Amino acid sequence: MKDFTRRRFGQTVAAAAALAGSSIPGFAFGQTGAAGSEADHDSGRKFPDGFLWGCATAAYQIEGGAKEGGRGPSVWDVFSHTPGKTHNGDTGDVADDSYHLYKEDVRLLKNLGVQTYRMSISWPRIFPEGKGQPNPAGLDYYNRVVDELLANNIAPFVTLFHWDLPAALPGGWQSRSTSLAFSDYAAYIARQLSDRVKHFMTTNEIACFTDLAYRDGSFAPGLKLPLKDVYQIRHHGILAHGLGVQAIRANAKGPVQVGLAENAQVFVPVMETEEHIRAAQRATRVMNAPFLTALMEGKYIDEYLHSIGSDEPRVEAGDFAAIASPLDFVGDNVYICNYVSAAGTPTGFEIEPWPSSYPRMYSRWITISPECAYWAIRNVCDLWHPKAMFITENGTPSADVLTADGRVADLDRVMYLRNHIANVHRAAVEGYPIKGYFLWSLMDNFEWDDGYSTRCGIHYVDYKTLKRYPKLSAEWYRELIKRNEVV
Ligand code: GBH
Repeated sequence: MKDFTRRRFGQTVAAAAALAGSSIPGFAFGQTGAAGSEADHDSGRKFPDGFLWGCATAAYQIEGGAKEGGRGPSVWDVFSHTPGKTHNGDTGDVADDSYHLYKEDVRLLKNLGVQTYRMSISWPRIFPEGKGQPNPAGLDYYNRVVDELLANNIAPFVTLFHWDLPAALPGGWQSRSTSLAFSDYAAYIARQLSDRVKHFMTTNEIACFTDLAYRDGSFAPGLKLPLKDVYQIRHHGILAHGLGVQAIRANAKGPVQVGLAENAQVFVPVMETEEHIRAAQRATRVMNAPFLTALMEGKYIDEYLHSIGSDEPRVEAGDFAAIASPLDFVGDNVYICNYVSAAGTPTGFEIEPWPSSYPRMYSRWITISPECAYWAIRNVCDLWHPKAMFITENGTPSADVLTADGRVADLDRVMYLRNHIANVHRAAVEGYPIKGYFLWSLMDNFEWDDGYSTRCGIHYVDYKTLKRYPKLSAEWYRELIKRNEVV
């Protein structure tokens, strides 16, 4: 299992904080000169009016109720119940029990003052067999959640697929028919919920449910297939997204906004000069070729086709027309980046290796580079000019300790969030169409292969009692939302 002590968190936390602080962009934009009273004082940190603040979660990570209300098993149920696959053998059987406690979760959201909540729907709750007859009890649950959110003035942003693939679908994403089944599921949800839900995301992080699940084997269903198969699986992933977009548009009861939640690899120029900025842009296009680049450009670019050679996936007529369906917004989950330099190589860029001393959060994989939040937006907008963007996830684990008086002073999480949001602010004031931000996560939850060993929430969950406690980061986020500015 994953060994927490291997993680090199902490050793350079002070250095990390200093570094993160020094990379806060200037807040000179929009300043109006001498400050008057506190109320009309322009800190230069204000977000545009109407900027949407939210929290994000995913069904399998929070719901529990795995066998209730007619839900069928997902590949994550099977995987997590297979010995040796998740930390400590943890499963999502109970998780945060949001299946029963959703009203309490909406109260947490209300208390934060968020305008939006990004949640996902469990496909096997709706179609226990993946396709065929829908399960009315499954839909009822989401009707209740959506109604509760709306009653509290919180707009649901719904992700249709956050990795909990119905286990009954033969071959999973190896089979093209899974993309078609996804399209039917998307159509059904659009018909049922679009009277109240106005924002839909098709898929979450295509690389995770394809590469990590079928190439690396670390995510369900845990296979390690040859690359030729993986390329085909990736194609089924982007095809599902595209067919899903079409199905939502064709079946929605009124105007809806459709996008997805990707985790495009982010590239930050080693310094902000023309040549390195261009290199970061090129890297963004080439390194995301199988996923976001394919969606935005409606093709596999030459660099990708060249790299996969004769293992090219089967693409049917019309696939790319679906895959490139126009989107109302591009959502991006942003946690990390790589630094790039301009280079005299054929690609024109070079990805810099991480020095072993580079600071990290309390995580194997989160290196601290808050400017990734700015470049995630800028690179995508400069390359492809989407109508709108959202940061659909951003957050970090922390070694949270609940004190006897019920407090969690998660200073490192606040440091991480403040610096990332400051970089989102930079993109907003520079005029990039960034419309909102979703913090990962509302509360601690089932962190996939890491089970419950990793806490990413701004509410602490006591997994024995299922009680939720706001951490310092929740208080901080609430204040930020109230003022619509970095605090
Ligand atoms: C997001 O993925 C997910 O959308 C969300 O469900 C999740 O809870 C959140 O991150 C926090 O982790 O084992 O060291 O090789 C982010 C992409 C892909 C990052 C898998 C961690 C494993 C790193 N994740 N990756 S490692």
